[in-house]
Order: sequence, then structure tokens, then C-alpha cells
Amino acid sequence: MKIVSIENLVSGLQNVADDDFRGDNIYQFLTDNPIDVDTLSPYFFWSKNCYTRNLIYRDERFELMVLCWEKGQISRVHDHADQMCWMTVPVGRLRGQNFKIKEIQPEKGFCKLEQTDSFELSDCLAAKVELEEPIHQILNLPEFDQRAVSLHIYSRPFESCLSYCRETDTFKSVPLFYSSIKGKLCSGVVL
Ligand code: 2CO
Ligand code: FE2
Repeated sequence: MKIVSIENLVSGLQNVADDDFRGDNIYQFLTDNPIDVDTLSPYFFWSKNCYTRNLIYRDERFELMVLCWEKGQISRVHDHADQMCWMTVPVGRLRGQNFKIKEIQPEKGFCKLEQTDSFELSDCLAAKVELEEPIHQILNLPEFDQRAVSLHIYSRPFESCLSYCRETDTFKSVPLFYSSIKGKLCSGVVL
């Protein structure tokens, strides 16, 4: 199968009509356009502390970024602020775990979650975070024993999301930050 440079992936996405920028269309686009990892590597930054979020392209309609996961790094349990999300994993493997809400009292910041399905991503397989069940966690499990890189498209871009703590059954809005933008480390970011 052909592999596609990040430049061509971005221009392909820019050319998608507004009405088509949703669900299965972008999923299929990612499936049909596996990324040439060499063209992504200028955006790779690794940190001992947390997975890094590296912005490649952003406009009003979507943002595209790569996340770099050291062995064992995991995301928070979180949502995507009601925005659509598609992802692929061109390097390594990642486990996704979905959750559903069992009980919620928003005014108290209380939310009890229950695990639902899990999925595994590798080899440029595409996945979407479902709007109907948007709470999830992504894990580069220690047993995978390798770094991983994931490519994410969010539409529209969002700068905060809800983060859920399973120990205390609480949730709150948290800000999201880029580690790098267009291949340059953001100021104040320590790797
Ligand atoms: N949504 C998380 C983030 O943008 C990564 S988990 O995969 O969706 O930081
Ligand atoms: Fe996520």
C-alpha cells in the first residue's frame, strides 16, 4: 500500500468538504492513507514525565498532532470536550480503555465510572473516539516494552477537557497544552 507524507495528509484533510468532515469519512481517509513515519519524525519529542502533545497543523476546523509515549506512559481518564476524534498508531502499540458513566452529580463534581470495552491500536489502524461513549484512557502498557507514537485529529480543536479520577469518583475540567508546535519545543516545556 502507498504511504503518505504528513504534508500530503494535511492537504488531503484540508480538501475534505465541511459536510464530509465527520465519522466514517475521516476514518476511511486515515485507513486509506497510512503515514510515512519518516516525515513525522521532526515532530517527535519524548519526555520522562508524561506523553508529549506535538501540534503539526491547526485551523478552525481541525487540529492534527502526534503524541509520543514512552514505555509505560498513560493518559488521564478523560473526554474530548464533545469534539470528534480520530487516531492511528504508526509507531509501537497502544491500548485504549473506554468507560461509561454509572452515576453522576455534576454540581458536586461526582462521577462514578465503569469500564466498558478496550481496544488495541498499532500498524496505522484507524480508530475513532465515539461521541456516544467519549470517556477513555490510552495506555502504552509496560508489557508492550516499546515507545509508541499516535496521530490524532480533533475536530474542532479543543484546549480543555474533563478529567476523571477513579480513586475519588470525581471529575473536573483541565487545560491541555502542546509540548511543541510545528517541530519547535514550546517555551517552558522541559523534556
Ligand atoms: N486525548 C488525549 C490528548 O489529546 C490523548 S488520549 O487519546 O485520545 O492528550
Ligand atoms: Fe483522548
